[in-house]
Amino acid sequence: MKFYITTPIYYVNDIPHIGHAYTTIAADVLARWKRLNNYDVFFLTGTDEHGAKIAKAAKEKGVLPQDLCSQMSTKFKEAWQLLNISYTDFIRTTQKRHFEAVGKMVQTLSDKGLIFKKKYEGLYCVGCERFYALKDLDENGCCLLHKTKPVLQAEENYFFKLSTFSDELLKRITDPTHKEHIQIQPEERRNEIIGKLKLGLEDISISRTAIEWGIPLPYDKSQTVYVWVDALINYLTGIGFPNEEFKKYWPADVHLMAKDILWFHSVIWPAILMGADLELPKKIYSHGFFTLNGNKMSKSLGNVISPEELVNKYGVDSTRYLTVTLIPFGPDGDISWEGLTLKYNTDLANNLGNLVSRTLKMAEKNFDNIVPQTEPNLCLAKQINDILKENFIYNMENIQLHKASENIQSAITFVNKQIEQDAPWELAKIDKDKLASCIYSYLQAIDIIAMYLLCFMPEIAQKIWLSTGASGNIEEIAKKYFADFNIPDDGFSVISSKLANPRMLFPRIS
Ligand code: ME8
Repeated sequence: MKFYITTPIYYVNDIPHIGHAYTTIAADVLARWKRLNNYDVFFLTGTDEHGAKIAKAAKEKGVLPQDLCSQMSTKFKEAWQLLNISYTDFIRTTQKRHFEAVGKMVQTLSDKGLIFKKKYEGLYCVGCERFYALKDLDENGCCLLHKTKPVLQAEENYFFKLSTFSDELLKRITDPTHKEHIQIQPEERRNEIIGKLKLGLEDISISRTAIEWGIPLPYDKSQTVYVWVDALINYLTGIGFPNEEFKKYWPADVHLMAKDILWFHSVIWPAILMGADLELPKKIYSHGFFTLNGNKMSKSLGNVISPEELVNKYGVDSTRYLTVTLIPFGPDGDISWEGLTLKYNTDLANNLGNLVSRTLKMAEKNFDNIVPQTEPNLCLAKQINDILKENFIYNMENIQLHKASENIQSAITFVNKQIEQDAPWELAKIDKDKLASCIYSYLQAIDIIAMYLLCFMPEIAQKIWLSTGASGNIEEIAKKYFADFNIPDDGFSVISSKLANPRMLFPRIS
């Protein structure tokens, strides 16, 4: 089975920051989860490189737009490499393959009579790359997001007959039995979209004469394709459109993004696809928009956090874990350095790190640093299995990453409590056989926890797996485990094999 997941393609007028990292890590966690479930995964990310916003940024920096795009898309690629993002492809909208895909799509819509020419005058916000009606602006006539006044643009443009799709789109969004049902999550966001759709849709301009930095319209080279139409089509280009091969992965299983761009993805994009007789994405998931210490992240406030800063403080895997689990996935939330550090110390240093290090230390001290000889005791591993499997799967499938991580933390706490109850330090004095059986059982439970950690913390999970004397490649074993949740009779850590205490997996941070 295939699974196609996408992130937004990010504008190259800005450097990668924790907001971009948030969506991209989340998509990576889901992609890794599906791979562990034996899906053939295509995970697409990339950069959005055309439009007025990019042309303006290049002009301000005194560089050519193409040079700015190359420089900045490299920065995004570097950030994703740093964060161990396992994307299948990175698309840039200035690539030749994308020009072909956009040309083909726009031509198809035109051939179907869905594009017409009209004079238009409207208020355009370059930050949002869209027109606004006066009623959508604040009392000073400024864009709510950018707090700047949109500029009046008057042009003769090509328009897409968006209005003809209102009713059909509404049906597909609201009727879960529709064979082309499009699921928008979370619920409140879906309701907002439905509310707006019920008011009807207006046709939208899909070309610009004044903006040269874009893809020329195939049938009128004096105009370029509107940057949002250009950008949305990336989801097809990335998997090979217009060649037939794109059908291997289309329709997308999940388009992931924040609420700022949900309208484009849940209304304009499906309408374009319907216009071209293509299937609709199955799920559109909008996570929350977060603030930093209560403030919007912005260059002028100087509060933008880069992935690099996070990695320097917490390390790669902890950054991945903390970023996507600190606030509930879905609603808006607030992030702070204090919050991140507190969660790091609580979940990782005190709970997970402590479990691994105390277990390995006991084995080192009492059993010469090997998996002790004993009757296989899988009681604890089975309990962990029961705690985790259904809840974790449910939460991952529903993109509730913070809850899935809470499930893992509950399992870790459960084992830590069992250790307190067993008091192995007492057993060491009176009953070595019982101690061997206990330590063996902790090791098997840790192995299971490591497999659940894999999609959040791939390297740490691997390190833990290697340290507990578990045999085989963790990913291969996890793929088998997630197929039937069966624990082999002799567990994962093999009796007599060497243990390797990784020591400070998570040094405490103040
Ligand atoms: O909108 N909280 O690109 P963009 C959560 N090029 N997520 C955040 C965030 C925050 N504070 N800040 C950014 C564009 N994001 C278009 C997309 S897609 C066909 C074209 C994330 O660079 C979040 O995913 O402005 C948001 O939707 C996206 O970055 C916006 O990225």
